[in-house]
Amino acid sequence: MYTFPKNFLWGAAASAPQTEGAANVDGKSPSTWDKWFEMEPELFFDGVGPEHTSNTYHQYKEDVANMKAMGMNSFRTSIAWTRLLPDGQTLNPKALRFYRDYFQEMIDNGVEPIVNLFHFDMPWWLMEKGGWEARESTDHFAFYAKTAFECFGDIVKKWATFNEPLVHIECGYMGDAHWPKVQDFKRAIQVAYHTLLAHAKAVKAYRNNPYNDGQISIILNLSPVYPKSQNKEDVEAARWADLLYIRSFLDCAVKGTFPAELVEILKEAHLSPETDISDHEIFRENTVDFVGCNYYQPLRVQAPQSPHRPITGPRDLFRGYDWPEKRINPHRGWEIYPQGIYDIAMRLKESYHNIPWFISENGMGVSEEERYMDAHGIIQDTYRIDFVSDHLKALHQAIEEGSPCFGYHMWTFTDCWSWLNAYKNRYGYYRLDLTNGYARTPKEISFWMADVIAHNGFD
Ligand code: BGP
Repeated sequence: MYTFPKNFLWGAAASAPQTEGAANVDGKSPSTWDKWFEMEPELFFDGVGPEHTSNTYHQYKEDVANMKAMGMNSFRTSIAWTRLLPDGQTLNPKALRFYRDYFQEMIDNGVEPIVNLFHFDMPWWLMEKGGWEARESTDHFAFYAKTAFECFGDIVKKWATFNEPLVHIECGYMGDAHWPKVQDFKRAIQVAYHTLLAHAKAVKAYRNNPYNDGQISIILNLSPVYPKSQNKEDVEAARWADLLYIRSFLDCAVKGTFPAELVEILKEAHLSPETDISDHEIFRENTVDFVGCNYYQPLRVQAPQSPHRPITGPRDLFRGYDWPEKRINPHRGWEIYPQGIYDIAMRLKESYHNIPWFISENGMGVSEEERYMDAHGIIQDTYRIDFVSDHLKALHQAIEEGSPCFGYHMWTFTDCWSWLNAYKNRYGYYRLDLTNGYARTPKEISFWMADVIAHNGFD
């Protein structure tokens, strides 16, 4: 029997831009996703954009009732900055009403809301000023955070500042899966720095707000890094990947510092971000109370083709490695490696002074899931049950060995919109029917998980 700690948080995760819909109504201003879809709809799978997504703005009561039916005791979503403060300054009363009702509905049904502030959804008005490249964005974010704490801090006691900051940095400034799809490592470093500064300023705003009796966190995608071999060069490559993708964020959020070697190598290459002398103190004094860890897959790396100093980008430090023995989810192309959850759990225990943490996302995206629908209209997602139970077993082992993990949230509750992939890959406990009034139908995993929750574990 795999029994989990008392009061373990069982739930699911989602985000405002991927679920709410109602993107252009009730005073909300456009985000980069709304604008990007307007400009290049053909880039989005099946031409489905963010205007309606899963219609949660209108159907949240149904979702909360379904959460309650499963016995879930927690759920993470985010606030849309563009809904709460459409111009960055003026509070939108309809947004205030909506989020208060939504969070209260959860609470009334025994579901604790965990509320995140930024899930890749930069307001368009701020993107026009340079987005996270502009230092002023950090103060705009701190103001938004302060507003959110004052509006909802009496009922919301667990907060997160950012979801997976690495993703908007990497996909927007070293790739083309997020706006503004530029490829410039120096700009990416500046965006990363401002994002983390905005995070620290938001933590500071939390400490200073009248409802500061809860806890605040950051949600990071912590993909443990494994070298191709134990050769010195491969191990060194893994160390750099870890410094860049994990320690830069974790050290900053949990310890209030940046790894010295990373600072040094960026300096050597004239890639250091612009900073202010007072920033150090802001980072040092505003660390988090807990960490959310999103874990989908590990990162495997090997020595770079031609190591180069000074560096021009990550490719001079490491390159990806395709492990021939890997198990894979062919729909999303991601490796399935449950052991990774154990490794990251032990790392948080050993290297981050036992900070409380939880799995804030883990899950399996599958395309054309209707193939697995039985005669009663239930998706028989045994592949997802296997995925989740394998990860829970690895997590359980880490908890037994003392890792202070207090919850497990699957991505996601009701199938939601996945950015450029729109509704291609489905992740939910509940299926969403886009052709039938956004009808929600439980999948087999929702019954399996309801049983796990009822027993606080499984055999
Ligand atoms: C995480 C994000 C989520 C979600 C999930 C699944 O990185 O926090 O927003 O989308 O991944 O990934 P995808 O939607 O790309 O399949």
